[in-house]
Amino acid sequence: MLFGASTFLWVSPFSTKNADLLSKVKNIGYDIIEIAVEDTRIIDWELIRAIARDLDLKITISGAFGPERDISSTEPAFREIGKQYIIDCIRIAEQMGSPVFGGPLYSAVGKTRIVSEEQKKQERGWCVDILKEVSQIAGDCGIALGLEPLNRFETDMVNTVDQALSILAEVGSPHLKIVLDTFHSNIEEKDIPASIRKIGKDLLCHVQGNESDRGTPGTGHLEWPGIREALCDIGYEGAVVIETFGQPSKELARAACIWRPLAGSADELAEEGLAFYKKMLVPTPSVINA
Ligand code: LER
Repeated sequence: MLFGASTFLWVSPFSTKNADLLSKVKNIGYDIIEIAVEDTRIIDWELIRAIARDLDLKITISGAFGPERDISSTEPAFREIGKQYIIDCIRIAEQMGSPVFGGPLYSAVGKTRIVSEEQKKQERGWCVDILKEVSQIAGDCGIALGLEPLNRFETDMVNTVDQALSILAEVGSPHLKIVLDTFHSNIEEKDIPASIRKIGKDLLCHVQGNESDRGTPGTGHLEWPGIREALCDIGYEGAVVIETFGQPSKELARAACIWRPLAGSADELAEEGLAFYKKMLVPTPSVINA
């Protein structure tokens, strides 16, 4: 299991001028920096790749789906923007050596409405059709596309693992998998370990191990021992990444609703969060031999 920290802890949007974050994340002791792609144009990807290579730091790529990046939108232009954004990020993931590109692929973050069943069906249809297209592109690039359920206050489309699995079944691509963000799971899943087991090793491509309040992991009330046991039981070998927000995000601010600092500092959250991950999530010999 590899541990990572999202650029969202420190900055929004991440750009080339924030390249010093790579050495910071490496020096704290992480295996991975997760780059949240808000604006692909402000990042010199070859430079970032070279810095990461020199640091022996892995990169994962996560999405930021603002209002116009919406493959289920009633606006055809937004569906096209959303599709192209996903394709661009798949290619960035391939270039950066990221095994996954993940996020709430299916809709704009913050889109929560009461709409008719007929409109819901139409929006889901647009979403599934585009996910079929982009999942094949992800497969061609050797990337797993990770669909991330969000809590009900951030999306009206995919809140639960069951709903995510339903989308995966309808899309029918081996390249479309699930990203589990435990902050959202804490709101929407009745039993997070059971949900992890339900997803299973083949479909769980990435974990964002976030605390119940999105603060420092280990300081809230998430059922971390159960999460560890479930990840061990399914033989999860992917990454666990802290994704929280030290700065209001242009793309996601309204949805993420971060109105107060969640730790003394982003560095403190990253340092203490990693210490907790290493204590809690690294299987101890007793667990391994159990
Ligand atoms: C995106 O990964 C996410 O977790 C959302 O909560 C952002 O608003």
